[in-house]
Amino acid sequence: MSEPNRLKFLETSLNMSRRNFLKTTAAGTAAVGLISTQSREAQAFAYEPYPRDDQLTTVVTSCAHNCGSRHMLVAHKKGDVIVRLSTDDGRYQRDGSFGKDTEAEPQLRACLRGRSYRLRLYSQERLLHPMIRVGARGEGKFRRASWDEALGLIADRMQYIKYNYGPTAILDQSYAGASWSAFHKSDQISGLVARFLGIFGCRTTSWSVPSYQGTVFSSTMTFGTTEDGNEDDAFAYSKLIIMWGWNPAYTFHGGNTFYYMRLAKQRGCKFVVIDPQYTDAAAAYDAWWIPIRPNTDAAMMAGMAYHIFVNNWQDQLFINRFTQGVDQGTMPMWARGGESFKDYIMGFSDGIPKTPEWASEICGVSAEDIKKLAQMYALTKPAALKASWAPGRNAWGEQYNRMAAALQSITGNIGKLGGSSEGIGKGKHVEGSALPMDKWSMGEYAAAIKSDRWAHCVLNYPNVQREEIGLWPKFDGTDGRIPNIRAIFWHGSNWFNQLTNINKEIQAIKRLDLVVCMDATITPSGLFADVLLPSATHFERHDVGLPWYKGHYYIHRPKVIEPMGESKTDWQIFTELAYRLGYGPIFNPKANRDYFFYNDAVDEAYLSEWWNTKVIPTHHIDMSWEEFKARGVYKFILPEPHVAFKENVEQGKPWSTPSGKIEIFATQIATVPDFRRTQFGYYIPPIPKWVEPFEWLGSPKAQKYPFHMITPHPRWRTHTIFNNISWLRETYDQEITINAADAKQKGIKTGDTIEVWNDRGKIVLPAYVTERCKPGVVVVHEGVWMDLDENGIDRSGNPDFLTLDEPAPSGAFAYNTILVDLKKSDLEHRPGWDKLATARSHVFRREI
Ligand SMILES: Nc1nc2c(c(=O)[nH]1)N[C@H]1C(S)=C(S)[C@@H](COP(=O)(O)OP(=O)(O)OC[C@H]3O[C@@H](n4cnc5c(=O)[nH]c(N)nc54)[C@H](O)[C@@H]3O)O[C@H]1N2
Ligand SMILES: Nc1nc2c(c(=O)[nH]1)N[C@H]1C(S)=C(S)[C@@H](COP(=O)(O)OP(=O)(O)OC[C@H]3O[C@@H](n4cnc5c(=O)[nH]c(N)nc54)[C@H](O)[C@@H]3O)O[C@H]1N2
Ligand code: SF4
Ligand SMILES: [Mo]
Repeated sequence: MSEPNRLKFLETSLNMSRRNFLKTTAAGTAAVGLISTQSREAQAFAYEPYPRDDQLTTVVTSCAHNCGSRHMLVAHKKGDVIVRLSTDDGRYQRDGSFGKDTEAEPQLRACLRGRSYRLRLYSQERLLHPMIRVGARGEGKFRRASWDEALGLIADRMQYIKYNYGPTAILDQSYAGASWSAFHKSDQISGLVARFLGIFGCRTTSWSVPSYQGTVFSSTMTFGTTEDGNEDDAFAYSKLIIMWGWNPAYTFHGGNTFYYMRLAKQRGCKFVVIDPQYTDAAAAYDAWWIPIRPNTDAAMMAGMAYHIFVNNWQDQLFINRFTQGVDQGTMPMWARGGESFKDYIMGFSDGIPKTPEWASEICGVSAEDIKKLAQMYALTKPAALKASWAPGRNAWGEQYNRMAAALQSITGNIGKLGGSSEGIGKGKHVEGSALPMDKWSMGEYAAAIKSDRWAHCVLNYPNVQREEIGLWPKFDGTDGRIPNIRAIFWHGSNWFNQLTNINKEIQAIKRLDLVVCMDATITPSGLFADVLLPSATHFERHDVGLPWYKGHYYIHRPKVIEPMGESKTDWQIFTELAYRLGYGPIFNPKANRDYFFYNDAVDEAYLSEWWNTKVIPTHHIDMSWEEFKARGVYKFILPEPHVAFKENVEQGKPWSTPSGKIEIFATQIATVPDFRRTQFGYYIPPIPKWVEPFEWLGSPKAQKYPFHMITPHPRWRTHTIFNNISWLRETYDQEITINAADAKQKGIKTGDTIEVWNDRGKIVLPAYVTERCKPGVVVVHEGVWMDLDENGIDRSGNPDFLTLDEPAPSGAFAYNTILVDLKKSDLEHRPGWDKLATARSHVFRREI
């Protein structure tokens, strides 16, 4: 960042938080004196040396949000101001030894995003008081309001909507921004909105997880659970790791993934990457890169299975003992003679053998390479095929995941240390909810729809078929009733920016009567809301941080600083709303009028009760709540690495499927009488198959739109979070990656501004030209903050203007199924609000 910009940044952030800074002036230190008045003094703050460590207090906490991990942050503060952040250096572990970092107890060291968190806390996009919309929806004009007015408006409209439109009229679109904590949970299924609206009796919930709904379907049908993951320390025992659509240099799925994989490398493990891009993880592990045409993974895997079968390399003993439907010998009695997996692969059932040559035509990988990989995978033991989620975010995503499970099964790599059955990849399950456990804990709902079909539902109501919106079968009076959605709640969610086909959402949201956005930041979704409620961040409230899917530890999150501005914790906001609506004591049984509704003692009561009555007995741990709070971290030391399905393989425990086996031929799919009565709506084959996506490089549509765009997750953001962090912005550009030959043909060079479009929308962003991407494929990272111009063109480069809202049959989001065309452009790219920020944020802060 240039010096003037940096100064402006510091000035603004300091002005914003002056209220809190002023509280600290009594301490009378250098750091405090200089913030007490004018920006001239704020400059001094930037250049004065930071206070010495012995002048600061140190508080251990954890980083947050939906990033694939969970690491320790250590806040060094002066008064109520965080002056700097550091991370784990060993000394917070039980024996307190500085520098300790072992395989059994590795440090939980934060990445750059976590370490720059101070800028998110004190950013100029921080939402500091309630706001009420004054302009047209989406125009971004708001006025400041009191809590009383804002909550009053919400409560009144909720009652009006429920009375006039019935129990399905309010849509719960909370999501994982604040999940992975024990208490202030945002979650589309069982978060605070679920509880709040469930008790209110007016809630349509959103099913289908953007991350991996195809994988949820696959793992549930195949293994009967989503807990199909080893803990990541098991990677250290692999001899071969196949990173299939996985780039753990950007998106690890556990706390120390990279560390354990490095141990594997040091112990001689070989690495392979199947990805349209040569990723940083491929470079870091010196992996064999196999560039693949997007969304054709199931075909390539079928070609591998064929090669394994014709060479008789399959683990027949494993197949016979543990699987259903790999071959005729393992088909269930009731389906004997029906199509088994091997029948399909060998072409016995449809006359088309799925040879490596057949696969090569589809996936663009040479038959030789498919054979070589099949041989490596079948003959190297143990081998981990880590089938990540991105290739499943496609029009037939579940087929890829089920095909991967078939390969993992026929090679006998399930339930073995160093093998893998992921999948979803949830590892050791830690007890994780301090919310009240009563009949409302999962939230009642009157309807459940596929998350990104809400706009379709609103725009076409009432002429909508249940399968168009993935209406979940509910066997009560509401079954089949199309919800009349009139309101949305966003909590821990920037979904307007993140769901598919944003232009369709923009049409739909204009029809709503109430949109509430609770966030610590002014977000692109917030621009489309009626009421913005300022939430305190996890630095400003009490909680416990949980690892994301894997990693066996807890990190305490004390209230590090007081809530900034007028912000309140999410629990407090909902509690106050519930009191207005008449069900406060049911919503929050521990908050009562003695506590004046709510204060820190309420949080402490919930968390300590949870630790004492659930965590200690469940995990037999020997650390008291008080000691945990004093230390800040609790790490489980497991006797051996956790391996999913080990008991099934070693002790014959049945899987939780109808047959008790790994179901490559899935009973639950094969026995569906009528798919239109399910939430899926479409026929799904009971064995994994290659099925053509709606659009891909092999479809006729590719003549009009010759590039397949994939939209992975960025290293420099957690989705949309951290998009406005100037330090991180110096490390990247929101850009479109284009293969060098394609770029040459289009006359495009790195840095040129490009227009990218299809029938659904148009975006603008700079080009990055490279050999590291397969020809015909372009890459645009998700999560940038949309920025529409007067012609409806997104100048930020948000790929969700181009994505399809058609789901895969399993409900998987088709985020990576996108054809586009592109050309050089004269339009200006606007890379983020920070560059126009001052103007934009003043719109919000103006008091009318
Ligand atoms: N830094 C960071 N980490 C994160 C997140 C984040 O936003 N930022 N988000 C978290 C969340 S919520 C999730 S769901 C996970 C997502 O985790 P993943 O799904 O594993 O991550 P992606 O980045 O979407 O994609 C991984 C790789 O798949 C490749 N890919 C895309 N399409 C295809 C395909 O059709 N076939 C093949 N073979 N490869 C393909 C991409 O090029 C990319 O290199 O990450 C989590 N971790
Ligand atoms: N094209 C494309 N689009 C995608 C994807 C893709 O691969 N490609 N991936 C999808 C996936 S897997 C995901 S998970 C989604 C993520 O989509 P979102 O969940 O919408 O993304 P986040 O940026 O994590 O948004 C979380 C919001 O919660 C807020 N927040 C964080 N903590 C708290 C809190 O404690 N309280 C409150 N009230 N708010 C809080 C943050 O400020 C942020 O605005 O994006 C999806 N979008
Ligand atoms: S953003 Fe995620 S990976 Fe980075 S420090 Fe925070 S928790 Fe860890
Ligand atoms: Mo996700």
